[in-house]
Amino acid sequence: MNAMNTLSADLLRARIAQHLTYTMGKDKAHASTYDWRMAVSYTVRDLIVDSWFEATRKTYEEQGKRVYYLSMEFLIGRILEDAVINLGLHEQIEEVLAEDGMSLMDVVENEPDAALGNGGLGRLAACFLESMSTLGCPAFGYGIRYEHGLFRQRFQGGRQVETPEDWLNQPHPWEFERPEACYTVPFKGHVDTRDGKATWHPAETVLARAYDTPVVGWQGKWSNTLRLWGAHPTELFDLERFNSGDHTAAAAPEALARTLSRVLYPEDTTDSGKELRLKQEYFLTSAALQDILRRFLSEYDDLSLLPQKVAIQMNDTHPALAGPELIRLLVDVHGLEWDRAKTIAQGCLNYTNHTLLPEALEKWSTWLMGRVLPRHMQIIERIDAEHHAATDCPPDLRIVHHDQVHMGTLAFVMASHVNGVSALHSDLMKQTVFADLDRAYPGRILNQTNGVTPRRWLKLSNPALSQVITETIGTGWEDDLDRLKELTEHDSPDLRAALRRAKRANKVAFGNWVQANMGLTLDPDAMFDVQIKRVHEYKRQLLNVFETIARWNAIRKNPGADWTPRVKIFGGKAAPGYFTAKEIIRLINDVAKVVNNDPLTRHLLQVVYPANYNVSMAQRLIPAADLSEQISTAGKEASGTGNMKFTMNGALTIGTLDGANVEIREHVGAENFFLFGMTADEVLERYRKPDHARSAIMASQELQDVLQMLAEGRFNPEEPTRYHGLLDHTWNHDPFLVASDFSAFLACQTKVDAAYADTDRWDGMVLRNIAGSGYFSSDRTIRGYMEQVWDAKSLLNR
Ligand code: OX2
Repeated sequence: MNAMNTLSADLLRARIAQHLTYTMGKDKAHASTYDWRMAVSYTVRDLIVDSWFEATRKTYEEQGKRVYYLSMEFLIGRILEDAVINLGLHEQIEEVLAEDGMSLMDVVENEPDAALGNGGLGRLAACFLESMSTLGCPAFGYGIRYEHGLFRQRFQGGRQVETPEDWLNQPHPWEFERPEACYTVPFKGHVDTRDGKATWHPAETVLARAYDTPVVGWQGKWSNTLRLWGAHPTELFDLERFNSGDHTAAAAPEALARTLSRVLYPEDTTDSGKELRLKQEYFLTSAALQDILRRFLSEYDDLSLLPQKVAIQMNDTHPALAGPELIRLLVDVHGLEWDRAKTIAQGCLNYTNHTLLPEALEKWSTWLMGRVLPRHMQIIERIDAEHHAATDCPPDLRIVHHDQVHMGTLAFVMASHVNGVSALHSDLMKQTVFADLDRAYPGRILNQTNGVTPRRWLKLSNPALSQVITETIGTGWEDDLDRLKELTEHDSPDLRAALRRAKRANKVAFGNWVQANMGLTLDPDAMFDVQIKRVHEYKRQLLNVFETIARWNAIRKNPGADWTPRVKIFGGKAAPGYFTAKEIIRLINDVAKVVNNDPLTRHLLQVVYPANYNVSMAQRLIPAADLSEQISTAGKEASGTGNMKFTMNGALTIGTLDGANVEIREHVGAENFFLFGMTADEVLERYRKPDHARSAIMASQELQDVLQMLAEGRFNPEEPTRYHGLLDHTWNHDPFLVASDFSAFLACQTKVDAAYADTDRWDGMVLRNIAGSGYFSSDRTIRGYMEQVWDAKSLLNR
């Protein structure tokens, strides 16, 4: 039983009123939604603090192994709603707020999304934190407290325009600033070596200060900490310069320091290659490792015990400096021998790879590394020399070659375990990018298929469906998601109808939101066909928009036929410097403008692209989706996690055999999944054909028609040549095989139409998707990491 359920509305009422008056300094008559949100947030936060202390006390007492998750991104979203759901306080708070004419929904929606991440990698880190708390695994998330998270997206004439995000413009009620948890992070300068001992004389230093946010698990039984580092100057300003009248230069040290935690890099799966980015990565890594060692040494005095008590997860290569940094701290600061230090470091570290796209595998020039981190460059050279000596590897398998430091290789060599994020991706790691390293270090690569937290992605975002589930199989599925399988035993016309009603209610709610925000009226009985994710060529939004145009053509040719009405919904941002992705966004918006204004077809086809897709929009959109588009070129999407959220929420997938789609299809049954397109092997084969694009285009009249319309400027008569670059790209390069998979996609979409028209069949497929989604809970993933990667135990008495 949830302890919080016994909390009376009286107590909550009193505490909220107290915070409104004494923390916010407002009386009820003048309190704004913001004031109420702050008062409710402080009240809920207070309720988490006890379990937080208790978790810390228990970890110390039981000398439990701690997990440290190092990530440059944590895409948290809103915090209040998640805490309220996990504490089971939803109804009580709603009741208390209603007495003053406030709604919990308005209060919740007043909170800005904490958008400290770009996409899947950052959201995965947030789901993992919640699952580690739910499972009672003692853990810290370490990241950067960016003042500006992922940019805001607007559309101007259909084009993406970026503006800065500003979530810290108002007080952030969830964090505790820890001025005492502060570390100096050095940069640049030179290294002196005397009698074999290296001393680094840095030329710059910055302070990393901790800001802690408690992360509460399901039913409030355990809370872990997300510790974000903010950069502060070691020296406030140069008084001498100030007094001599040079006021701007006097403030330089402060400005320089602050830039380190100013902005999140908006790249997704590309290597940015900027000095500031390298500094950010080191800033996070060094602060985290100093903090880990300080905590360890406050409990133990023998550093050899470190691997027994500490597991460090490097989320992608971004924190891969953890290897050399831990060795540096152990050797230079704590006086350990090199060999012992390196063995200890390897015993603690693990590395998750999230992508095989070559442009995303980080590399730094030795020149930059040597200049910014001279001591680390020496350490990396020595790790590399020993790696070379131990494995006799060819030059291109070395950490340092062609004057570049290969961070993937460094992370691999320094880790106990290296994992991929879906079965297919982990296999491809072994066959392709990491094949030689896998041979050199056999057994190091393993798989941990991603998952998502069902608390946020089902219980919180889809109350209508959650209620149907609870009425059918009882409570307790929220932290035991395999129980969703029981739904199949209850399959009946009544259950199918209940699922349908829940979905329809979510579609009506989303339609209302679109009406209010975009002025478009959607038909809730049309199929909601959704593709939401970062815009990237490999994810193939282009394939989807080509299909949309082909569908429009087909309807116009035969408007009286028995069409299944569809609303095509897109959402997602492109990296600001990614020209082609931005062209694709503009094309979708141009197509939407024309299609939505066609009186002949608009009751059968609409295109909707709400701007600024983020976690909160996903929470609103996924429960309303009928069809989930997971159509990446096979072999390119490491896993995907959106695909799992859709399945859990009763959307059917149209997808390729890529990433975790493969496992989703296995779990829901092949007959309940719309599969199309080439396999990863066929993709490789296809790339060998030099004219693959042209020959595929020539084989499809529908595709030729689509491309012809773009050539004529059918969607952009004001500038008919706008998409000629994109067309040239498609005809002559087509790097992600849009043309080659087009016909299969079109044919599969026809099957989707037929299935949707057969309501009972569709509902049965929906049921089997929900019932088969239990495997994709991040609780299962975290258990896998605890057992196979971290060797960590739960400290929760279950
Ligand atoms: C993403 C992958 O593209 C996605 O397939 C995966 O689901 C997600 O990480 C979580 O594992 N590099 N890979 C990713 O983001 C970056 C950056």
